Amino acid sequence: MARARTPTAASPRTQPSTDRKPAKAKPAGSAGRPAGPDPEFDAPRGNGGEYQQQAGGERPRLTTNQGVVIADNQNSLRQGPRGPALLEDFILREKIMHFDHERIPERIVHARGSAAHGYFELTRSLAEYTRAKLFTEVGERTPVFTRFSTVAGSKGSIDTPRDVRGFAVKFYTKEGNYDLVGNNVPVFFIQDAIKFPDLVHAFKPEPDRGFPQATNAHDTLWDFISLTPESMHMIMWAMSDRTIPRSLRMMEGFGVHSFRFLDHEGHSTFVKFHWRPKLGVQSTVWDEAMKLQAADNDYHRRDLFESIQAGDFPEWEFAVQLFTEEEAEAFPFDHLDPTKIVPESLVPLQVVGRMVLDRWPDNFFAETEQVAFCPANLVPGIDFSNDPLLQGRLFSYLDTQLIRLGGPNFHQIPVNQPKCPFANQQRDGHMQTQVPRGRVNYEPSSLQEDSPRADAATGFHSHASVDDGAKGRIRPESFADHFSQARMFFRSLEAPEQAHLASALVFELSKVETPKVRERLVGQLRNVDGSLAERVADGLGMDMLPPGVPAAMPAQDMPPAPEVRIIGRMKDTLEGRRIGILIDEGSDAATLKALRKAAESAGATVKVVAPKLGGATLSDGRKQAADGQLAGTPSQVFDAVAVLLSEAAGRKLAKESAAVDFVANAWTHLKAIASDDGALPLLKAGHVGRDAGIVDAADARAFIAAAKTRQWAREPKLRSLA
Ligand code: HDE
Repeated sequence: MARARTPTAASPRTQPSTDRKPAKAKPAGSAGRPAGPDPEFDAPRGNGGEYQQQAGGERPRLTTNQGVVIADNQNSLRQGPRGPALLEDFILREKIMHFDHERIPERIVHARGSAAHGYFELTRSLAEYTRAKLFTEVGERTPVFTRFSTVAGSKGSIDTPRDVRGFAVKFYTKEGNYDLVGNNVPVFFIQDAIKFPDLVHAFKPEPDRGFPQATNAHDTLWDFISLTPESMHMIMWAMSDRTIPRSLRMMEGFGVHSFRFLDHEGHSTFVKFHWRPKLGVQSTVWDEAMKLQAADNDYHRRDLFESIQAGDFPEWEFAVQLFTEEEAEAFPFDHLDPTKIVPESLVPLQVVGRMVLDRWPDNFFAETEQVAFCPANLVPGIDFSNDPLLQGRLFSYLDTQLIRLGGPNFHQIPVNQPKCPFANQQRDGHMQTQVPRGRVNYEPSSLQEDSPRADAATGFHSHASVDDGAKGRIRPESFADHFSQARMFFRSLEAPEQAHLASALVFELSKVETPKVRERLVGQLRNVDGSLAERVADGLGMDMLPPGVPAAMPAQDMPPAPEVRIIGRMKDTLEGRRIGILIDEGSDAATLKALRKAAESAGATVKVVAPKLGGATLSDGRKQAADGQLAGTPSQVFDAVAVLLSEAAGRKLAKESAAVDFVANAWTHLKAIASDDGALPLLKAGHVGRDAGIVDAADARAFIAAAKTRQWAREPKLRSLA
């Protein structure tokens, strides 16, 4: 039987400790230390930054949380080499205790997120409408922290489900933190916050079985939706390609609710907020989104990270829609109803600023996980509207953060702290990290001249709105039209987008086991658009169209709203996009060089893929390393692909399923493919057809042109969409 070694001179236990003195460390209580606080000694030294600087670049010593230097981080304290561990081992106990508590409750919704630091820059003053400095000081750069998220899945779930994306921005303004906590679609499922827990219970995994995860495609969600006609407009957006974005950098953001701007006199103007991506709006196709789940669970997070690290900083235009109370009265819908958009034909967008994300967080937990957004975080010059969903949100965020972040002092966590001065008489509580000085912790007071006071001139004022009416649990009549804008959305789409939406509904409902739920939902769709209901019924194989569900108010025809389309809004550029070039032994070196040069000068990132990570020897005898191995780098992670193969390699790869999938998926995901003669057997094996997106690899210019767009004309050849 193997016996444990007793410690020897070489064992970790007796290895010389690394207890070199930090270069600048001062012994506590040293003779020369002045009375009172010593900034260097008293400054908190965290797990890294400050301490490492203190150590003058030398390795810091490993210590316990009490600062005691640890001599051995490999072995716990034992009674003899094979004896029991000892309870007195405070180093072991502290380390395990801390580890046991590493996880905090995840967000009940929007648990999976990715975030970045950056800035907001105002390009046009809104001083006419608001006193908020953020929106009046042109050229001023306000730091921001922006977190994107999926809604339904848990923290460790996938990046590419069909789901709405959160788009939350924290502006660290000179007048306090302002949070614009939006989504990538401009409407919501419900009109009243009291329905939110039901909605979330319905889309989360079913309570008895604990699945399905990160998807809406199951009975409980569609049961709830089919009984909630106000959700139909949101369902149109949710089933459109908007909810399968290509990249977080290529999606729009919306504040959803109407807010108020208030000028210096307190005059109010309603405002809706929009983010528009510099790279244009682009989505994946559904089959691609599903295959991305297998290819890379972190597809969006990695994309955001890599673009920032490469200096291709994601950027959005910031735009507002402004309208008065009187203009709002004339809208054919109630703008306080969060299931409605204000069409741009009624109120055009005005671009007034831009946001650039240029720094990845230093630490995922400290920043992305601990950031706390709250729609109630406003600055003077901005105010809420009476949207009942917004009003409910104002309670929820602070409340949920109390439990998620463990107490009332989460505003002291660095990512949540304002970057302007802040001072008040709130004291104590869990995890208090500040050390207030003096006797005065109340107001009014006269004992301490410098204690903080309210200031009417620069302080926050609410809009003096006059609202009357009988108290009651009332849904206004102006909220009764659930279908006109749903119809407007569907009818504004291009034909391929309509087909995708119908197919998405068929996909989702085909996962619903209960026939009456499927039927009731199709019955609701009849209120939106008869042809859509028929396509979905047909796609589900229903023998007859289910009866319509009576509508409180039948849909009115509205003018089309072209702004809801995605087709045509993808930018004619390769910037921010990725090209994959598949090579193998003997691939033509000159063509590879020419394609890479053309793609890179057009702004794309180029990755070489090969059957082996070591790469392949090219036609000129040079070895070309691969960025990705074929089986682990499928074509769905690229926007367009090129296949450069010798005749021998083409014949070999035509029998290699990963290579066949590489070209077959690029074809069915409507991507451009450049190929040379050697690649033809592989293209044949992948059933790649001929169209404008299939180009000769020797013609780099044609490839770049084709790669800038999706080959929509190809789709009818590939899929019988509902
Ligand atoms: Fe949220 N929402 N929400 N929501 N929401 C949360 O707050 C809530 C709604 C949105 O990256 C939670 O800190 C209610 C609309 C985003 O950290 C919670 C209602 C919009 C994020 C909460 C809504 C949003 C959240 C969960 C209906 C778009 C993630 C964790 C009344 C305008 C922010 C947390 C981040 C997060 C409540 C509806 C956007 C539970 C009660 C509408 C982007 O407080």
